[in-house]
Amino acid sequence: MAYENIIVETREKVGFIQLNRPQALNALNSALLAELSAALEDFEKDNRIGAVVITGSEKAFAAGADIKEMQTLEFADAYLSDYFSEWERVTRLRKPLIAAVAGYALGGGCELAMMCDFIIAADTAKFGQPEITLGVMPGMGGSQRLTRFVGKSKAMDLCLTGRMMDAVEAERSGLVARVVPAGELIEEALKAAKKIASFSLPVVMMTKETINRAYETTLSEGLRFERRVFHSMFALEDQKEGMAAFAEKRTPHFKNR
Ligand code: CO8
Repeated sequence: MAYENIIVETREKVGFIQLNRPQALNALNSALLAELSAALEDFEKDNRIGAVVITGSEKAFAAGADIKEMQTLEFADAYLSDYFSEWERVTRLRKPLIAAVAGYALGGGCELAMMCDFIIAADTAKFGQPEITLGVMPGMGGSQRLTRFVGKSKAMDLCLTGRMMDAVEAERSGLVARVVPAGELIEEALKAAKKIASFSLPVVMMTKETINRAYETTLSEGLRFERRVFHSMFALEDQKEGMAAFAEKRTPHFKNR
């Protein structure tokens, strides 16, 4: 597929996607969503890929859903087409997905970053849910995911005032995993993704699935799920290889089996 709104590359075992609508600060429109879904689908199917990084530009990860596309939307069309539900495709990716965020991550841009497994932010990053200033509210998970990340008080503050928070505040409040100098953002995100991709893919995927369970279930059910998945890992050749390599003081060679 030829892409017009994103740039898609492979860096060793890492899939790399750059949002590419600079004229609109990477505003998220339907065409971009279709391309992003297709690229994620391809990386999911590609056995050589062990992790994916998604990024934007230096100025904007994404400045939100495309306001100009939404401007004339009517309720019936939004409801009947379940507008924005397609974005859930991002959360269905079974391989790890890292958001590398520089500049604005606003509205849908912040929500897209939160759909990823973790966020590495440049020190220039600015996060916010300014939908209230447009006469709407977050519609791609912001009221739910942001609240789980930063707690009720700060989620209310951000969604009700529409203010932005910088990278330091975002890290302090648990939205962001790490903050790095802007010039090192891509390098750091790729380094993390390559590290992840060097491990056993089924183990990586099961770890992601199990952590995500923590958001969907009770502690006792989550712990039971974790233990069952942990037990199942002893059926993998990679468990034998990983532990043998440790005992023999050598680097493991995982076969994703
Ligand atoms: N949508 C469309 N175009 C945009 C967007 C956007 N979200 N953001 C910026 N652009 C465009 C601008 O219109 C401008 O285009 P042009 O040059 O043709 O006028 C270009 O990008 C550059 O933007 P600015 O000139 O405004 O750049 P500045 O550096 O002056 O300002 C800002 C940068 C502060 C990021 C500013 O662009 C801004 O405030 N953008 C909008 C941010 C925003 O409100 N985002 C939330 C959007 S709504 C959303 O994401 C979810 C809605 C959920 C609804 C659910 C319904 C079911």
